[in-house]
Amino acid sequence: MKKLLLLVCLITSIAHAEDGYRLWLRYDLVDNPRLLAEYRSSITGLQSTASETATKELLQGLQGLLGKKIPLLTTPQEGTLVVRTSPTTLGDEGYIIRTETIAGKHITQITANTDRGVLYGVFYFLRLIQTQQSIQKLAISSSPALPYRILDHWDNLNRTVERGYAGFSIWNWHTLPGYIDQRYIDYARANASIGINGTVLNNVNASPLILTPDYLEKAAAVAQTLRPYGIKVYLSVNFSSPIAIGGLKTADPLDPAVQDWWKKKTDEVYRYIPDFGGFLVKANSEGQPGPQNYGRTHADGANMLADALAPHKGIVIWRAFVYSETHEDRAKQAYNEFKPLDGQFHKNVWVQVKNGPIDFQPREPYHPLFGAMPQTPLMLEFQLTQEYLGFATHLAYLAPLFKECLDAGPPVASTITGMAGVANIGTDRNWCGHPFAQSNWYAFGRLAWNPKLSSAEIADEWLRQTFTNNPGFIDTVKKIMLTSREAIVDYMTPLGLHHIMGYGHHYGPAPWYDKASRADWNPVYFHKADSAGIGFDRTATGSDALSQYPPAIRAQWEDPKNCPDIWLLWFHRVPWGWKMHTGRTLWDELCHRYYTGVDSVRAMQKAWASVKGKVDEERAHQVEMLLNIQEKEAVWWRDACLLYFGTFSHMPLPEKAEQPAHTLDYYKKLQFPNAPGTSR
Ligand code: GCW
Repeated sequence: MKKLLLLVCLITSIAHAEDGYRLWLRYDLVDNPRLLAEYRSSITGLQSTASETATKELLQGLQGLLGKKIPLLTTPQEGTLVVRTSPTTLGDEGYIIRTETIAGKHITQITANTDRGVLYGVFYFLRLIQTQQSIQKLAISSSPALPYRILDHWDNLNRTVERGYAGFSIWNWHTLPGYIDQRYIDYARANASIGINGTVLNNVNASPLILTPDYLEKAAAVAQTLRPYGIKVYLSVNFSSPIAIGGLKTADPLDPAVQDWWKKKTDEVYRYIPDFGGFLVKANSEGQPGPQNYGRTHADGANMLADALAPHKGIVIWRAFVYSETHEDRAKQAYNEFKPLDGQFHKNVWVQVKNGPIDFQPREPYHPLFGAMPQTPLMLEFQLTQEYLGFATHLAYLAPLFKECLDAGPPVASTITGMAGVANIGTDRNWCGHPFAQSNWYAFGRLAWNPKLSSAEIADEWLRQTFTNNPGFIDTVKKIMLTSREAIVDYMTPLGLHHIMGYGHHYGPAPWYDKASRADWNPVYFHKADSAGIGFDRTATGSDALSQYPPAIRAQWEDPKNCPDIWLLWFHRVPWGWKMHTGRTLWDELCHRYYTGVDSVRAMQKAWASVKGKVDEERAHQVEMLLNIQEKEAVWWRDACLLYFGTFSHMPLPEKAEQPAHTLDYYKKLQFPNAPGTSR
């Protein structure tokens, strides 16, 4: 009997283990007795004419948080929560949450024009309780700043994920359409809770098979699952599809047979998915086919697809991440190709631009296309998966990176109508690999809804929902999150350095690498270190990439004496003895930054250890182990980079500092044939 009891206890504790699956939607009983009493008296029943999805989510959430069943009512009484669609001025997605007195009864109303709006309001309301705020006098109205808030999955049809570090693709194409994994529904709930309203199911390096009837039927089943949560499905398409699966000899966008093929194919897609969002296209980039194969422009290619989609109100999202093997600075190429096309795209074409002009580095200046294409709607693309930020092993809270871009220049946030996030989601039990990587999915959604939110606010609400409302925990761990991205910049690529990671897999440091077939895939192309100095001259005396920015920005960055230290080596080539704003020489500053980066990780480890006991054991231990790996890898980055750059500066490492454990040769010889994330 005793044994049986023990077993039952064990099984229940396993079932309740904090394995991260529930994300920020944990809905556990409110652990503050005063607030719990307030919530219980403010919500005595529910009157809902909202969608089944919204009502179910609300009932489930409230039952968990308040620890009691919420009765469904037909007429409001004291303390009733009233949820319904009703006309507002807040568009398709906005909502209002208000405390009201009707016929002497205090009620709370959640209203919106549409079911989608109501669902967003419901999640907001639940969040107020999850984060333990008062709900007694509410007067909230909210609507999204950006109409397009989309996740881009780089998921292949064989379930590998390009640059994915959290297991395999969540889309099980083999068992679709017959089998709907509970994970698809929980994915939809999580996205809806943060306002994400679109998802691109497959990799931009797209297999043409996605447009065959078999796969369209599978995609339709996913679309049907996501639809009640207000999420539209989009697909990445391969520009050569008419050849690959259509039997045509060409994919020339000006060829009438090609145009006709796309028109018919698009009509077919809409027969499967009536509210299909549109096509995402990577063309003439990194070996993908595109209109330039036929001497046509990006506009010719995008417009052809746009015309096929227009009758169905779908859009084309055409990526500006293009660069080819020329002598032109890679940072300049997207602007050079796309800026002249402004005004030539049809109305339903969006151009999708990465946050920076190279490729999702730990720090890049904002992309100069933002603000430079006033006649074209732009989508800003961030990478949530940490291709260049330590994979899913390093704790990197990326809201500060997102904010840095959104607030930069024109500001960037004012030049866009959508945001795309390259998803960091996989089959790992906790979805994203690192328990903290979920915060980047969360922050992306929250910022796409409201780019004005601060990184600290988002970290605060995410922590409360995902871990605990314990104030000691929140204070300490929020600091860890807010310093984490800068720590990575410091131990990987300080002072404007970029693209000095391992070749191909992008794991670890390899600033010495110079064997790639193309110059602009080699780290040495980007840092240009020699005994005279280091850095990429992007001023008028060099590649002049700076000329792509507006005059006011150029003025701040073009003189190395005024250029902020964080951009120095991005825009300038300077000698090792260059005097920095801190008073140190460039070499000393470089050392200082690399050492600071490692120190920051050690401070993160200490801080995390100090909250032990305030957080569940499972995740406490997971994060501890991951921080240990991160510390080792930070040391590896620091030592490998400084030993290598030291061969040019001929200057010593700081005397009293920790010295590298290995020789440069040792670091150069490290090989990682099975590093994760490479899918080809
Ligand atoms: O960051 C680079 C990645 C490629 C990716 C490409 C892109 C999908 O290394 O793996 O391909 O960008 O954004 O298209």
